[in-house]
Amino acid sequence: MSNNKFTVTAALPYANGPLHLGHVAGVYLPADIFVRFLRMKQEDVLFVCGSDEHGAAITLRAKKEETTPQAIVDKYHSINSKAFEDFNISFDIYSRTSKPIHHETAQEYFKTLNKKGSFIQKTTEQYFDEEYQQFLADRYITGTCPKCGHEEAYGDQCENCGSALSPTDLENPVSKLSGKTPILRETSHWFLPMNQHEDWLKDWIKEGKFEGNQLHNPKDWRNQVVGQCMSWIDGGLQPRAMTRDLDWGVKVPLEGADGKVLYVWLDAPIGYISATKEWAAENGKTWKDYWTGDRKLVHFIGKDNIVFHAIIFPILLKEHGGFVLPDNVPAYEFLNLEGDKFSTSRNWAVWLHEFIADHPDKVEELKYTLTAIAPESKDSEFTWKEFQTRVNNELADILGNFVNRAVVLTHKYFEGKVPERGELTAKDKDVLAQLKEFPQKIDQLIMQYKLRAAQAEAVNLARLGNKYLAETEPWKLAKTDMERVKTIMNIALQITANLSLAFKPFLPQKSAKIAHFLNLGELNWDKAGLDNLLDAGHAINKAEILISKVDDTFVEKEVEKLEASKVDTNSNYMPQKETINFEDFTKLDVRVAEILEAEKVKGADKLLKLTLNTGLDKRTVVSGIAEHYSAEEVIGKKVSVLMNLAPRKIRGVESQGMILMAEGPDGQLSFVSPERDLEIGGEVR
Ligand code: B3M
Ligand code: ZN
Repeated sequence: MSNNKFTVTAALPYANGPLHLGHVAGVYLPADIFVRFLRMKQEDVLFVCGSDEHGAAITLRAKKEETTPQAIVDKYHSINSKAFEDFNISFDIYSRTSKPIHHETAQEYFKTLNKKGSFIQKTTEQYFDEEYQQFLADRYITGTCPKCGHEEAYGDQCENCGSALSPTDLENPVSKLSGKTPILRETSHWFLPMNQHEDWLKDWIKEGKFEGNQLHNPKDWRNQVVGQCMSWIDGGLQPRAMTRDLDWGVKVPLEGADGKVLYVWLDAPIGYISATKEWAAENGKTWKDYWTGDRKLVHFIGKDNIVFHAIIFPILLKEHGGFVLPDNVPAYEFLNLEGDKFSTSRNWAVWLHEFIADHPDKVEELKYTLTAIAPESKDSEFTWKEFQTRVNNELADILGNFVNRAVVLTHKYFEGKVPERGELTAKDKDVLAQLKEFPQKIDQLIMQYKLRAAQAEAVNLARLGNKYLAETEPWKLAKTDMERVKTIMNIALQITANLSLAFKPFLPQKSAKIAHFLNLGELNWDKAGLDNLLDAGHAINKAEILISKVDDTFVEKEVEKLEASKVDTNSNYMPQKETINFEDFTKLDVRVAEILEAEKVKGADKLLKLTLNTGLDKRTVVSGIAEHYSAEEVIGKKVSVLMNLAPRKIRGVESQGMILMAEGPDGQLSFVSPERDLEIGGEVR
């Protein structure tokens, strides 16, 4: 065990949708492999993650699903935390940024920096949506990226080229709320003067130096990370607003800051710290130990998060003082799917929770494939054919086949007991020498975040075993020279025991299964490479199936499913939503009601305020139908109203329910009303 201490973070997934394989391959699985390996080396390591629950990604989803941000984050925090658990991602804590401990931590952090003068408060012109009466930042506004011409760049970042942007940088800006061109209006915010940090950032990123100390070796960082950071710094860092005019998020903890929240990329990385605090409190530890001193901080992220983890958060850490800076930021490129980008909006994705539900017995076959094709230095591609090839031709035919032969032959010739090893031949010595070398190769590759190559080395160990058996042919020798067979099978079993170790970071469940076949206890990395892990006479268990192969039908069905669920964004029809059960439907209380009064909502083109007689009561409902119906023409209409929808304040009016409307593919709107003249209060079921 070295005296290295690590805090490993994985990017907090937005709780605005489920996780797909691209997220897993490019952040969570590699982080888990790295942490598992450190634990095998008995290093001091903490692994933190959690749901990122603020920002426009959440509120826009809530608007789209006509619900509240809290309902969105509750739904997807639960789906994603369960998916991580079922996929055996071994976080020490998976928290969430809507927790009070995070709000308190982020507010404390902001006040500390504000007191130190880290921010500059200034009034600037920001884009404003007149119809929605809302300032537009981040994902509330899109436009053409000035750097690469991508037409769907966000107000804070271009996901295409990764550039950090401000809304006023965008060409042809459009509001994601009204779809209209926004106006400029003054507002004041607290800016982080990133331009003042260029010099020290350059030294730190390029040389690994900070305040005269050599903190890390920049050669250990991925080229694309250093390259992207240096191009931003050389392009001139701009002051960046660290607060927003929004009501969902961590409130700015200052007088006169009503209606303002922390920018989500200020609050989210602090989520790593608040999760550490939460974990430390639950485990009787001192949270600062994990963010100070000789701790190595490692951020696993996707490449679109580089500027936030290698430039903005380090500035915030430095400004706070006392905290370590990241020792490495292994950023992954993007994984594509069957010839196209993963896309939530087009439903072009393999959702992690769905894969696990459909194929609970193939979780580690998927882990193996995603690591084998991980986008470490360039974008890569997942196809179901590739999945089948990797599982069948590598996992099953190389690893599964060797382990099975070693165990089966030991039962066949030696009643399941490890035979004595006799005189070694030159071939035996060569194999044992190669066995001895593999731990150092895998260790070096993993500590350089080259996990694809590291896993391939583990497969090479299985290849070594297969080659050894193929060349010594114990099944032939058994007729004439059983003493020789004893030596061969003893060596084959030692290799098998080492395979349990070699695959433990990548496929922990398969590793445990191999150990079970050998009736072997828990081993750590210090035992890797040894050729005496199993004593002669040690009784082993029977082998079972280690890898279940993937047949052509599996591939065909998955490709069909993908094609069938794909939303053609040019098509008129929205995809069917997630399947619900009858109990879910019975929770909806829909009644026939009559519209008694109607009036336009001030300052909102789309909204009518309606007074309904529901039979049960008279109530107010705000409905987005003003562009399709005048107030006059709806009075007296019988409509269907969802009664038990949680009341919501819409433009200052409390809406108690929702009128059911049908919207045609051409955007035409109609009430969903009973075709017979039913009594008021009639139940829809
Ligand atoms: N929620 C992930 C994303 O940009 C973002 C990561 C936060 S890590 C502090 O999709
Ligand atoms: Zn761009």
